[in-house]
This record gives sequence, C-alpha cells and structure tokens, in this order.
Amino acid sequence: MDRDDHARSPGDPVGWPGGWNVEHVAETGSTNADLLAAADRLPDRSVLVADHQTAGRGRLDRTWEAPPGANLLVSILFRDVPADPGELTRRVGLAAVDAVGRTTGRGAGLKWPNDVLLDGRKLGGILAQRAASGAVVVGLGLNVGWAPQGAAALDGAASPAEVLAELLSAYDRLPDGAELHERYRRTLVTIGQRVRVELPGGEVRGTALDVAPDGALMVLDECAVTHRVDVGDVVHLRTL
Ligand code: BT5
Repeated sequence: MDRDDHARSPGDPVGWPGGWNVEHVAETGSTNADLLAAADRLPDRSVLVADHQTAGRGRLDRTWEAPPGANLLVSILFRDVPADPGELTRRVGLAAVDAVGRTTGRGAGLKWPNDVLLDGRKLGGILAQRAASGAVVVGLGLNVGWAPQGAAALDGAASPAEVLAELLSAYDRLPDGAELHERYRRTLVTIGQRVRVELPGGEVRGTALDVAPDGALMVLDECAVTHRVDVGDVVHLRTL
C-alpha cells in the first residue's frame, strides 16, 4: 500500500482538512486491521479510508457490511492517547453527528456506547481497538448511500468523502473536559430511555439515567438499584 500524506484520490471531490494524514484505497480487508498492523510506523492522526472492505469488522467479531463505493469506511490512528482512551471514541462519534448535520441538515444522535442513530435506526457504528504499543485505532462505518434492512442511510444526500472531510474538521472543533462531556450527554439519545443492556455475563433492564465522565452508562433497574455499565450492548426498549 503506497502512502502519500494528505493524499487525495482523483475521484475525491473535496480536499482534506489540515492536520490529518489521509490515505484513500479502493479496497482492503479492514481499515482498522490495516492501521493496527502499521500503528508503529504511521504518524499520529493517520486516516485510512476505503471504498470497499472485504472483511469489515464490527465489535465482538461481528461483521460490518457495505457494498463497494456506497458508504464511508474509515479508521483513524491515534498515537497520542489521552488518559481515558474512550474519549477518542466519543469524540469520533460526536464529530460524525456534527458532520451528518453539516452535510445533510439531518439531526443524528449517538446510542451508547458507539452507534450513530438517525430516526432511531443505526446509521453508523464505531469500533475502537488498541495496538500492542498502546496506540488506538477508531474505525467508523457510516451508511451514506446504502443500509441493510432496518438500518438508516443518508440516501445520497452527501458523498462519503464530503462526510469524512466534515468529520475531520468537526473533530478539531470539539471542546475539551467538562464541555466535551456535556456535548456527549446531550447527543446520547440513550439517556432517559428504557433499555436492556446485554452484558458479558447477563443483562440489566431499566432506565438509562446518565453517562459518567469516563463513558460508563448508569442504569436504574426495576428494583431501584443503579448499575454502572462499562461494556455492553444496549437495546432501546419501546415504552408502551
Ligand atoms: C459496530 O459494531 O457497529 C462497529 C462497526 C465499525 C465498522 C468500521 S468500518 C471501518 C472500520 N474497519 C472495520 O473493519 N470496522 C470499522 P457492532 O456494534 O458490533 O455492530 C455490528 C452489527 O451491525 C452487525 O452484526 C450487523 O447486525 C449490523 N450491521 C452490519 N453492517 C451494518 C451497516 N452497514 N449498517 C447498520 N448495521 C450494520
């Protein structure tokens, strides 16, 4: 794979914002896997975007689907990792929501921990992985032109490259500290919802009360016990 910092493929309709080392490839297995494999030699804020993935990954070994050229498939390598690495994932999610708003005028939100939602359906997913060196790769799949049954897409309102350019700019406009946390809380549509949280060893049902500054979800169960959830899958339950 050839690298060319700040490269643009001939087909890209937009330039990339400064401060990011963007590489575009037509096809690869998984952009996350590529950046993890090269984490020690690529600079901080390397971005790999692919038109197609033949082995796109979700969390927990699930797969991520997208037909060639239809959607945004991108990973970002962070070598400069904050004390709470989850902050990088939350930032990418917030930047994705901002980018959707700026390119399409549509109001997306986040579902805990890492999904991008549009009208209650999954528009995108984020997979964060840690390299042996401690670097973190955050990958985002966002349905721009295609979505599987039951999921949402932007339906061609913007191109994947336009959304990515906005996302990278949006990332650098995000606030820090308490203000960042407030933005995340406001964008997290899970808060206030009835949820079922699928945990590695069971499940919790209740109401999502809040999210802690470190990203943990606070859930009040039916016995009035508050649970702190660090890892899990959330299903938003319909209130009758
Ligand atoms: C995620 O996993 O949502 C994280 C997806 C991350 C994908 C990006 S693409 C660029 C980078 N390179 C990679 O190899 N991965 C990252 P999870 O929460 O586990 O959701 C996966 C589940 O979502 C699957 O089991 C399907 O049910 C569903 N799914 C698959 N493709 C989808 C799509 N395009 N839109 C909505 N849902 C999808």
